[in-house]
Amino acid sequence: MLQLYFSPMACSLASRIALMEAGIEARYHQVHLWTKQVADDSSDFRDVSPNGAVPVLVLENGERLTESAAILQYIADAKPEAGLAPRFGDPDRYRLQEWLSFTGAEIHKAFLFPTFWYKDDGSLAKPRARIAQTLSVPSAHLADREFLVGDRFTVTDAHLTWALLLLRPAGVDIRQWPSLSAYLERMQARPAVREAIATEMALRKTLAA
Ligand SMILES: N[C@@H](CCC(=O)N[C@@H](CS)C(=O)NCC(=O)O)C(=O)O
Repeated sequence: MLQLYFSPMACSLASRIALMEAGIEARYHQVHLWTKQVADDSSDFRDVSPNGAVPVLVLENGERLTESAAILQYIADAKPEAGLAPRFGDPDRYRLQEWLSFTGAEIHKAFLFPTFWYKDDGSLAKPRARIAQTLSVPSAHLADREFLVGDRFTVTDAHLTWALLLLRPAGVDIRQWPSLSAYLERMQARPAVREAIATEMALRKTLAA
């Protein structure tokens, strides 16, 4: 069985959404990102992931896969009939990779990561100034499309959904981009997405209690 190391509402949420959309059963191990402890047994998460970052997917053969872009495509390819990624050879596969990179680099690492992980000593001014320009790209793309790639939900939608959810606590109101807020509403109406978010929000509350 696949195993996912995650932290509630971190970027690993996209992998949980993908697993649930694919109907793949998995074991989930919660990680405390500040202490780097695995909740199951208080072991050191750095033994699993030298970078100390979720998500990590443990494959059936025990190998570990890191990086959301790789994990999401692995999950999609594990259940091709779910249609969560265009097949290799289809030009849309590159579109999928394009959006996975965009969300991971331009929204997550350039903005969300420093906002949540670094003290604001003035260094966040530049990422803050840039985020509107960044978001205008998916906003324009989604103006007349239901999904990022093709005409169905793919794993890159799971990724962007997570990023959009985190923008509000990061102080960005996505209602400035009506196509993005409509997209997020549509994605959140999907049963698997709703359930994945509800599960992680409940765990987050337990963590805060
Ligand atoms: N490039 C990685 C980034 C992973 C990442 O930054 N994960 C965050 C949570 S959203 C994390 O675990 N941070 C803890 C740390 O960096 O110490 C990916 O896309 O999977």
